Amino acid sequence: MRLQDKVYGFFTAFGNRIITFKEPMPNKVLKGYVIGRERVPNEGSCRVNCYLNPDYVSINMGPLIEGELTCELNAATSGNEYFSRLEYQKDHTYLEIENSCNNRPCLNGGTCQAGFTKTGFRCQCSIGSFGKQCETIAKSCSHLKELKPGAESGTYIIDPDGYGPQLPFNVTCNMTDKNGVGVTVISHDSENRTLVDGCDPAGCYS
Ligand SMILES: [Ca+2]
Repeated sequence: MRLQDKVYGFFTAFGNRIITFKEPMPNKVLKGYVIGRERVPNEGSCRVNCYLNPDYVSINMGPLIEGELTCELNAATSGNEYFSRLEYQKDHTYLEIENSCNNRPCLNGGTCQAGFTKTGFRCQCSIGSFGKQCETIAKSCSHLKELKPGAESGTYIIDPDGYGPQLPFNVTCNMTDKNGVGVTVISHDSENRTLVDGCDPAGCYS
């Protein structure tokens, strides 16, 4: 599979987001997922606010009072045909976008954002995981340095046996040692730090 460095970082530009709103649902709101709240002059402004933040996927709108309405921005959508989280609230309106994150495509703790790329989502991968769906985890710090040459020293998740049964775990990588090749400092289950270097290919210190 192809590795994409670009999923590694965070983006601040929203221009490439494409979202599609479904039909508004009167007298409904989604509770418990509000991560933003604004007073806006109309429904259109609330939709724009939803578009501008890649973590917003639905909105609750209050009634228009004296030229303003409350626009609540949610980090989730209502569920599916079998399950709905919506609650009745008179004079409010619920509106959600087509949410390609509903089936949780991002692996290894990655965060899904709806409205990006041809697939309708993109993943913000946890540090140390890579790929369109964060499906790849480096096998060692040196492997990570190969995948991400600019990686700095810090805590990363690695999976020495790849798809083997051992679960990924966090390690401290010292990226400045060994001419920047990447040195794995194992910091779990051990009081003293253990330096493991030259550990490539995978599994050499299991
Ligand atoms: Ca594994």
